Amino acid sequence: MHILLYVPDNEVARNFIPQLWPFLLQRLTPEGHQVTIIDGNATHYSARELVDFIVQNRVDLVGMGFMTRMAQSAYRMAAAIRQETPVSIVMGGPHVTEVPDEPLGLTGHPQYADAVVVGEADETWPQVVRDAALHQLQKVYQSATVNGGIVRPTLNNYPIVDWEKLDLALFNLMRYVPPYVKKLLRYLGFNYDNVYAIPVESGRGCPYGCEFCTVTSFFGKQIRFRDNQNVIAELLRLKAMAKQNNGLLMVFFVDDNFAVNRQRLKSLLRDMLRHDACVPWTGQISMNLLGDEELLQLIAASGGRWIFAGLESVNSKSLKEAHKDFNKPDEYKAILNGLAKYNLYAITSFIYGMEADEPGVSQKTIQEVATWPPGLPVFGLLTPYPATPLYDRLRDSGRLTRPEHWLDFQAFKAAFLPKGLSADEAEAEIRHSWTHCYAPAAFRNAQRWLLENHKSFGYQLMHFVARLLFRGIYFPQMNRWAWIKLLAQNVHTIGSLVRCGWRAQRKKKKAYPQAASVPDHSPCLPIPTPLNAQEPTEEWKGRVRDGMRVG
Ligand code: B12
Ligand code: SF4
Repeated sequence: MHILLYVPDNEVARNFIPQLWPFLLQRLTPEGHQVTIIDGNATHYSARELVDFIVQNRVDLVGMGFMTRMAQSAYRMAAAIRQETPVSIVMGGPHVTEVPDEPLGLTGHPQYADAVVVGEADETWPQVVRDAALHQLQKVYQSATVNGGIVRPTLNNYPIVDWEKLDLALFNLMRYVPPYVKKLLRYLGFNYDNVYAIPVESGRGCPYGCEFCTVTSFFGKQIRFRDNQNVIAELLRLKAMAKQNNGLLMVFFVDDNFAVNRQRLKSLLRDMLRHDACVPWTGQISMNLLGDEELLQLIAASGGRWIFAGLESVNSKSLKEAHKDFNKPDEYKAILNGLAKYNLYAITSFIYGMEADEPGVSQKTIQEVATWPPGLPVFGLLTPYPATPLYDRLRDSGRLTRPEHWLDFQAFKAAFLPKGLSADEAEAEIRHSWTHCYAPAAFRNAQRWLLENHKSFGYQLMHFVARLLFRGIYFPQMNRWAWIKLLAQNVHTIGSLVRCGWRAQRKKKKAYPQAASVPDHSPCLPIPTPLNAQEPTEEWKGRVRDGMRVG
């Protein structure tokens, strides 16, 4: 069979790194079948183009997987495929797991899927393929249960994605960079042709059960990890490939809560150091786990750059209502300062419309944010995802205004009646925060902080580029004119960067007069001895501070 695995558009931005699941399912597909992957966020396809692709390439089976916000887009594509071809469609992923009857047409809407896979598909997918090949697809596939409990994949013998055989161009962020910006980057000493952002998972599950989150019910409370060796092998392969293509590799560890077992994460990071498998990486870690100095040292030394942390609110009452009161707003500043000490910065995620939020929540939040080291704040509205405790509570109290909001997807629009402010007010609070935190003054303030704190040019550039990209989540920058306008607005910060970059280049040339660029030393730093020392030595601190560089 020819199988097409398709990720629908996320309706936000095209400059996204492709999702991991199709690459994993490709590896899990039994021999003898051809698999093609199309991620609509990396390569946009209209419904017409997708149908034409399916017909021209004689696709026999389409697999689609998506989050709730992509459901409408997925169903639109599926409707077109069903109308014009006899090809079977299998759907899976978080949204389908939450409402499996919906794509099967059992909830009063048209049918979009011939079969659905509920939950993790690592063990069910081969069966789906075998059944499809025999034209014997069942309607629902799900993991086995024992005593009423789901038997989840162990992640032992995790199948490493065949990265060598894939077209890495899909993961190359440089393809979005216009030639004149590439030239400027080269002038400033950024000597890579490609920048690959690759998703890697090292474990699944989170026991915390925050009220709005789907993870605990999807992946379970039981945390499962891949072996360190298995992860290291993948990192080493990726590193070698990136080097071959003169590429900078950036790994996004997609684990829900990368440090949920701190001892295990420390052991993985130590092994990365030991085996020269350090790469610049980003991961998601909850705030309560980031006060551990030894962990921060290891994160920094192994290449950690940005940590995505769900702060959600600066209001303890809201956090309590959301069952996330392990987050302590009083501690945020100290934790973020602790990160910055090791040149680690946070993508701080906030949710507005929470139970104790009132008009002015944006002002209160951004005032706090302004006292922290620069990061990348992101703001969203509380969203009742189906099958979460939040959804059930709001539905039971008659507060859902759009109970099937995903079928009428509107970004940053409330789907429920918030308690302390109106839906319109909540949306305005979101706009206020995005506008303020990504205004030219915010770019200038971040640059000023980095200069005052003697952060190298690499960090300055990293912050600037990341801030530009994150701004696009709320203010889509989809054409050349939008980019020119944005760069012009930030000419002050760009001027400061060019001056620092030029100085850094001169310094480098003085230090290495024969070489065009600095020798490509690994971002790995030796493990401090003894690793468990209470206080890092001065030499170690210095190495962490000076040794980390971008590019
Ligand atoms: C990484 C990640 C992101 C990345 C995505 C980039 C990338 N390239 O991966 C980023 C940070 C950008 C992101 C953003 C968002 N995310 Co996110 N994200 C994740 C995360 C942590 C990991 C996804 C992952 O790769 N998992 C590992 C793979 C292997 O698991 P999987 O995708 O679930 O696939 C398995 C099964 O689902 C199944 N499967 C999946 N698809 C298919 C298809 C078929 C045909 C079959 C048979 C099986 C199948 O098989 C796989 C193997 O078992 C998940 C949580 C989680 N742990 O899954 C949240 C998660 C998917 N995100 C979520 C949300 C809400 C968001 C945001 C909307 C948050 C926000 N408010 O802005 C944004 C929106 C993004 C967008 N615009 O599209 C929710 C989705 C809930 C829902 N019902 O929709 C999740 C589940 C987390 C949560 N808190 O509940 N996210
Ligand atoms: S800590 Fe994060 S992943 Fe875990 S339940 Fe809460 S929001 Fe979800």
